[in-house]
Amino acid sequence: MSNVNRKVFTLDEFTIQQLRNIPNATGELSALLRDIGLAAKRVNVEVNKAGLVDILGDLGTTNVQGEEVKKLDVFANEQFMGVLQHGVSCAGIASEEMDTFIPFDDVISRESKYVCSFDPLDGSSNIDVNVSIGTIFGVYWRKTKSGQLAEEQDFLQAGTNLVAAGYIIYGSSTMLVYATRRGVQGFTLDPSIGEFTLSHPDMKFPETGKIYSVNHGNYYEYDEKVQPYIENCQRKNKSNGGPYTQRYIGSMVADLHRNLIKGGIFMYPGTKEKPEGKLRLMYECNPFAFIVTVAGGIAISKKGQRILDIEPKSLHERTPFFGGSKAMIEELETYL
Ligand code: AHM
Ligand code: MG
Repeated sequence: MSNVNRKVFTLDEFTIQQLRNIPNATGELSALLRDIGLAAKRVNVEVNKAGLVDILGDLGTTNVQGEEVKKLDVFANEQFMGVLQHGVSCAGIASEEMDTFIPFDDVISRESKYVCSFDPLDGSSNIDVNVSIGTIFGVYWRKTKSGQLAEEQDFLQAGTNLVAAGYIIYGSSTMLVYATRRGVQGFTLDPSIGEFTLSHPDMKFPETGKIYSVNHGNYYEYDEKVQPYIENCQRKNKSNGGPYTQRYIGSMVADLHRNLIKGGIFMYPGTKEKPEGKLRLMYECNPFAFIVTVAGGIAISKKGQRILDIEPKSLHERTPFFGGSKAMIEELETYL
């Protein structure tokens, strides 16, 4: 049979098709996901060029063509903010790149029912060594009434209120993965048609796995309860099938994406100096906790508290993060 007749869904087709299954759906979330897909394609083009042009230079410097050079994370932030501001579904955004949230002050945005949190380019220290990086996003229903300007309370919501969350991985291929309560869907960018195409429908975290991902260099700095668990990962252990394999890219999106496909646990524990660790609740941990949970895995903080239950107090707060296959997190919980 020729490929011509094979139905391959693009991101746009898929989100529109999903609307048919939801009575009273307005299509705003679909539109928002399509906007994010568009920005992701633009960022992808620049990420791919990063080795060629002097885009890694400092802000405000000029390249050989005399053009102003923007760092890729600044560029990515502008792209995501731009599409959402000009779209019809988002009342404002909070970004890891910006000190505070931005409400969109125009008639259509004020009427929109969603707000978004973003880490526009996570793992950006990996750009200059050609290692995968990513974008992470979360979508909340605003708390304030539509018609008003978005306020901080719209963003400071527990992850359990997320409507959708996702990531884009700029890797050996570029993928957009998003979760709603209905499931986790993965799309791979087909460069021949410039479209994200459904390649990983209904992704599930394997129940257990053999990969543990953590920055071992910090071992002696980690919380004392985490250290014995890491040692356990390195032991031959009949009950858990260990020793596990250690894999750590240092790019949360890439590490969690691999573990979502292969099964495993990803950890960024607190250290003696930084008990809350490095990762940000709003921009990194909540969206991933949502994705992991919808996929059947678990994401917890230091004392076993579910990440999604944390009530955020400030936009940029941090939390220790442990997420992955259910059986592996449950094993970790016996140590915490
Ligand atoms: P960033 O937001 O400054 O890019 O940092 C976040 C990244 C994560 O992607 C990754 O998991 C972590 O930093 C790695 O940190 P470390 O080098 O301390 O292991
Ligand atoms: Mg980040």
